[in-house]
Amino acid sequence: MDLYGYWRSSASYRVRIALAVKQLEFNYHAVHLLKDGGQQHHAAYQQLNPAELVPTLVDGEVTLNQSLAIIEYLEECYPTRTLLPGDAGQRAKIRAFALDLAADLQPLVNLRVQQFLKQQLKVGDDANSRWLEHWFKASFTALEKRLEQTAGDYCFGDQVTLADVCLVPQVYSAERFAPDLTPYPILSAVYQRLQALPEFRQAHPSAQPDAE
Ligand SMILES: N[C@@H](CCC(=O)N[C@@H](CS)C(=O)NCC(=O)O)C(=O)O
Repeated sequence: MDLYGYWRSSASYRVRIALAVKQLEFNYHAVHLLKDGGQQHHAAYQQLNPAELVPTLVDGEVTLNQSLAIIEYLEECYPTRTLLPGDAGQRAKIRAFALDLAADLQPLVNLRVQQFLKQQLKVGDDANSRWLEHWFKASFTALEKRLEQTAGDYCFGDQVTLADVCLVPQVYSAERFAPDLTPYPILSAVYQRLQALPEFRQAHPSAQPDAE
């Protein structure tokens, strides 16, 4: 299996965690999102992923984009150490939590959105920081309320799930832009516990070969 990603990309980080939880080996190909005008825009990478975003997973004949589709693919091919435990209702709740982060929050704070705000709309650094802070706050406030109902050691009880796989990269990303996590004590405690797990340490941005 081959994973194309970037050390600090939250979507790549999700896939790395899932691969680590499932103990799957892969070749890592770094795609630098800033160097050379952004290597995600280069023709060779565009062939793999016309969306010009990371990650992309290649498994034999299967080339996939979208981190959640990739993780669901891994889940179907390698169901041991499942990230979607429980009955249909529980699994749907876990997916919904994951989508709160991956579909509703991450696109608002993604690099290309910040680049468009700054370069095309001439938004200054202060206003850009307010933008990021606003969306992280809105998302984490809602997630903290959800966690009051669902959390144990991790987001859903005491087993690592897809919700945790999505939570950690987004909190890591928030720490760069809006680092005060005190209003979210459950989220913060779950994040700390997850960060200590070997699978999460292995997938951490700082442990990647392209980390700067
Ligand atoms: N929904 C996609 C999001 C992919 C995405 O936004 N990737 C970011 C890094 S986290 C990216 O490649 N950004 C490059 C850019 O904005 O030009 C997924 O989950 O895979």
